[in-house]
Amino acid sequence: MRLYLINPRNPLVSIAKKSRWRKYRVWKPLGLLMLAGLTPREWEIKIIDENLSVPDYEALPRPDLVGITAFTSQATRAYELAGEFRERGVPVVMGGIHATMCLEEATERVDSVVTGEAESVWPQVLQDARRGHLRPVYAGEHVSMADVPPARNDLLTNGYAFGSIQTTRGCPLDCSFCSVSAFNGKRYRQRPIEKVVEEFRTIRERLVLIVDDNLIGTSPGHIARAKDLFRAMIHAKLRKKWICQATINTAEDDELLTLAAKAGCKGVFIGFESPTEEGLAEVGKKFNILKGRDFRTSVRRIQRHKISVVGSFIMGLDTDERGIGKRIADAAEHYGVDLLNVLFLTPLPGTRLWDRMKAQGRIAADSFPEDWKYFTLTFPVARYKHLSWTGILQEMDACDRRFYSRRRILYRIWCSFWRRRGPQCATVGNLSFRHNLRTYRNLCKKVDLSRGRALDAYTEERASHSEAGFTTEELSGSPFMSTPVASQDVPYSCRDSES
Ligand code: B12
Ligand code: SF4
Repeated sequence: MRLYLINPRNPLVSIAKKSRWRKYRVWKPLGLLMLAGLTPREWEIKIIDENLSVPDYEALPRPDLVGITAFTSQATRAYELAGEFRERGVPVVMGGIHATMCLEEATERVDSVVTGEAESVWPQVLQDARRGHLRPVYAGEHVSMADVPPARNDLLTNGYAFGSIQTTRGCPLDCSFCSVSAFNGKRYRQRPIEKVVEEFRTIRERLVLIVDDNLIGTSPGHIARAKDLFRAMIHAKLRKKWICQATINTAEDDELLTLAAKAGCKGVFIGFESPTEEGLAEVGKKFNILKGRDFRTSVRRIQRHKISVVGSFIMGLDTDERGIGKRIADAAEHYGVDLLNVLFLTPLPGTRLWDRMKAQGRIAADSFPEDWKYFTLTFPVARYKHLSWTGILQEMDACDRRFYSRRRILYRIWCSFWRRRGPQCATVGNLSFRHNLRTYRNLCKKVDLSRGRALDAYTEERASHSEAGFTTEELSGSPFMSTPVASQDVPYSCRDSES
């Protein structure tokens, strides 16, 4: 029996990848590697990552089953692929976050959908596929982390700068824009340390991304476990350099930072989300709201351990007004982060933000599934309260030009050299982030702005009538409320996206 597991490309992201920074932007589809780990050996497995290259599927041997994963931004392509395989009579199973959050949409386009975590149901899916009786839906449950199989790292060995591994699932913080708590649950589940160390040994790459949404967790118990994990990694002499995601409380424990650095931690990605207290309250990021937090001191504490800090912010919150681009760049500079990642506020299905924006009629790119490809967080797909479509693009531009100006990049590289925090990483990171931001900005210019421009005119007109911003009633007369059907009506039609 032959199984293809496919990670679909996003055509818009693929354009951006034709550059020398590409290998730092292509990350392994760990979900598929884990699925492969759950698959009995009698199945011949091929993992296809379309982010590396799109094969000529017709020329490949016909599979007996195709499994497709997808974040929301990959859904458009996922359905296209599913259609092609189904036309050839090959059954298609889809899993991952998008199919889980948009179950009805997915079930109409594939033979079978696995919702949630696959560990509890995948063996059954394979058995049913063998018998030719796939059920339309298999509901996966939150599993014990002891039951997570080792990822089949032997199946994807070339083309990536980073290996990946997962040590925890779930997040109790449940921020309004994020789908992690909805998908993996609010309970923080930790994988047995010996299993993590064992899997680390199977990763060939020297650089590793620990994909956990929060590697250290939020309670003293979580942090104690993180310390034990780092001790075990040091003891096992893994000699990997790794990066991770965590909350700002990482900075509060010096022993934790010492151990992390010794275990190979080189960088931590922290969501600051907003430079204002009102913005933080809006997204509900409880940890950042704690009174008396001094982000600048926290960042310095982490960097003292030669760990770089990537700061992430969201633009387009209801509290964001003109000037937010400069404000974010200045805040990031004040905190002293090594790299800045700014994304447009994007309502992702399954989040509280989605429910709110949908109810208020504020999802602008809403011709689904075609428009899912714009849900990369690098396109403004919603209607923002105080910022018009072109206005928010200008703010992103201002932010990028300020933080990633040549002078500031040179200064940060010099600092990392002076503080012995990896000037090579600072150089590659700054140039890569700058390149990404500029590529996406240019991509936005290639997109047909006509609807956006018309929307601007509409918002301006509305703004002159109402100080309160959008309400459903106000928008109900908008020419953008109805779902467009003709292709020229699609909110942003990307002209050169496939070239
Ligand atoms: C690592 C990561 C990345 C990597 C990508 C790695 C990769 N190729 O998979 C990078 C950095 C490139 C990335 C990019 C983006 N990401 Co990201 N990412 C993650 C992160 C932190 C971990 C993913 C992971 O490896 N999880 C571990 C595996 C084991 O879990 P899993 O993939 O869910 O798989 C399990 C199940 O879903 C299921 N399953 C999955 N696929 C399939 C397929 C089949 C057939 C079956 C049966 C089952 C199944 O089985 C697996 C085992 O239980 C998640 C958060 C999270 N907790 O998942 C966010 C997350 C997936 N990303 C998110 C987002 C928004 C993005 C971006 C759009 C924006 C951004 N800049 O961050 C871009 C997308 C770029 C694009 N190509 O379009 C959102 C997605 C929400 C959504 N509805 O789409 C998440 C959930 C984070 C969040 N805060 O909400 N991301
Ligand atoms: S943004 Fe981070 S802290 Fe907030 S719910 Fe998502 S994973 Fe948790």
